[in-house]
Amino acid sequence: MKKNFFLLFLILFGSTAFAQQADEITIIPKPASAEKGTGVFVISKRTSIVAKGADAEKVAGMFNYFFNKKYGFTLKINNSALTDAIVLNTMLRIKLPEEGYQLKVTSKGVNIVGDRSGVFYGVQSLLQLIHETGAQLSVPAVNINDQPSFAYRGIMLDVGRHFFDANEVKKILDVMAYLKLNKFHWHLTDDQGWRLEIKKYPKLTAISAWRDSSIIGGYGDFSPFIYDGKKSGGFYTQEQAREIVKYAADRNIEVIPEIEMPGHCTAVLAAYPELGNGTGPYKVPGYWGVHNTIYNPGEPTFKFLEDVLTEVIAIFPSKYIHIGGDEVPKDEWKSSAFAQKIIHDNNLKDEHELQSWFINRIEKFLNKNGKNLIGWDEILEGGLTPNATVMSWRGEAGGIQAAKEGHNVIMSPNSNMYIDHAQAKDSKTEPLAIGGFLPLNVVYNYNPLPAALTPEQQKSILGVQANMWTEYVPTNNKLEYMIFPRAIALAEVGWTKTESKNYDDFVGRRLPAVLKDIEKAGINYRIPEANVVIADDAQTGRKKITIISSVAQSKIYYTIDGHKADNTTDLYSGSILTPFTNGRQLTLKYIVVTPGNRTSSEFSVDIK
Ligand code: TNX
Repeated sequence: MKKNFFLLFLILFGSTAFAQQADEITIIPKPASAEKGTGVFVISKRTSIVAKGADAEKVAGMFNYFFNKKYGFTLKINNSALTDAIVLNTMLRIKLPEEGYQLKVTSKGVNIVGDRSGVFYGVQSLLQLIHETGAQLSVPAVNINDQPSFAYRGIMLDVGRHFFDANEVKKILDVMAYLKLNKFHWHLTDDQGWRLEIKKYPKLTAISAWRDSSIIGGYGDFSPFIYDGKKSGGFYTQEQAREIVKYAADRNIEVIPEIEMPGHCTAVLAAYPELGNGTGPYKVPGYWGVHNTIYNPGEPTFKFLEDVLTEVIAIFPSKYIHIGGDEVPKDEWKSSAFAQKIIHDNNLKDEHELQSWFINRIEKFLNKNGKNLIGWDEILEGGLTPNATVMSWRGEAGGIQAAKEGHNVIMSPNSNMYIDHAQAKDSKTEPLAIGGFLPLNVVYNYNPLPAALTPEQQKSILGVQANMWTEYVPTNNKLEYMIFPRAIALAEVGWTKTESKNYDDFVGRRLPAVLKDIEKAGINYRIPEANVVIADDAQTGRKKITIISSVAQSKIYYTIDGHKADNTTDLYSGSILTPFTNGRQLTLKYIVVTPGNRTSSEFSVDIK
């Protein structure tokens, strides 16, 4: 039924010049319920915002921040306007679910009710509802009741492999807010770089934050590796980190810092070799992969980590601290007499139990300081520490096991949530990526609740996260290219009920409007393949090809003669009829050119 509806829609509006209807509701993530009314509300320079409640006032400021970025002016915040107003109300008389909101638009005005986070999200929905027709900003009448499916809707950014400065982080946070994503997991340390100022250990930023060279090409491209000879790195001062925390909080985003242990720490050992297992000298490496160098399990290491965590705790108000725990080769502990003595003295079975023992100590320290520990699923291996939350990345197995043991879980399986993987199979059309293939629909169709869990056990699944590892992501442009549009699909995985998700509607009707916004905001993204629909044309017996772009108001240039498509070939302007009636095949090739003049790779589809 849904599918037929969509096809009807395609037939009616199926041209590339995606003319967005003025009453179209294209919000991503799709709201829990939205009923269209009649008429539109027009926003002008005379429209005011009425803030009811101190929290509403803060959100009103955020409305103006986002509104101004998009339309170049702000609205007066006023306490008395009765008409021509956007009313934000955090002085609840009704009880709404956490982060939930009600948004009502009539021709007279807009009313948004919720707590601070709810009204903030009501504002994000409102911003997505505004249609620009000529000079006029209009909002279709609608009644929305909305709330998220999951409390945890996150993105992880690895700034260890490549450093991204505070401005770039803020740019990502702005889009996260627009998409109602609420957790920013900041992977601050790795073998190739340490990125946070720690006052007690100045060598972390003087030495560990920098490497003198990085390999070029993919990991397997050159043997031996070829290095670029360029010094790279960087770090955030504590003041910058605090500013990011506040910037995020204003956007309903919690920042969860990650300090890796006991592995992924070569950069630290380059500055403080005494914390290693005597396998030095160490330098900050410029190549990727899993490194053997790990911390030794001695008292000076715990002193160091507790000192570091003490400073981290003072910067980040989140109740979570992520301690990594992934990919810890045990070779060094196997051959270290010191590590073996710790295993023996503490009656541990093996090196896996030593890792658990290590993490247990850190968990005690965190719990004592009012924080909860999150770790990658390897922390299950030698027995899970009592209160840990598990981030399941090697598929879902770790998450399922942890949920069965009653632990909280964040689902982040590499099968669906690794946005460092390539977005298309064809390496000729895609930039270098780490391997693996993760197209948009696979992200979109992910369900974070594994069928292997009972409904009761499923309650332990806090939510979902996409991971942006950056081995092959040296620039801001590439970072944004990898994150978008897949993070837009992620938003719907985290917010929208599985039963009301629909990929065709997402990619064919709502994504175009959102990508147009993203483009206008100056954010790079991968232009997705268009939706190519092939139907039998009853009248002529030929095939009818309809191409729906995933970016509103873009142009499509195509060929059907096997030659390359570019801006000198035919401009698509409504469906194409194939030139023959028998069963011959041909290949449609096309490119998408967006309203901001960005050009996609060339895509091709076999027409049978
Ligand atoms: C595995 S996922 C890692 C990262 C890499 C990533 C590349 C995880 C916890 N560890 O160190 O960057 O694969 O996809």
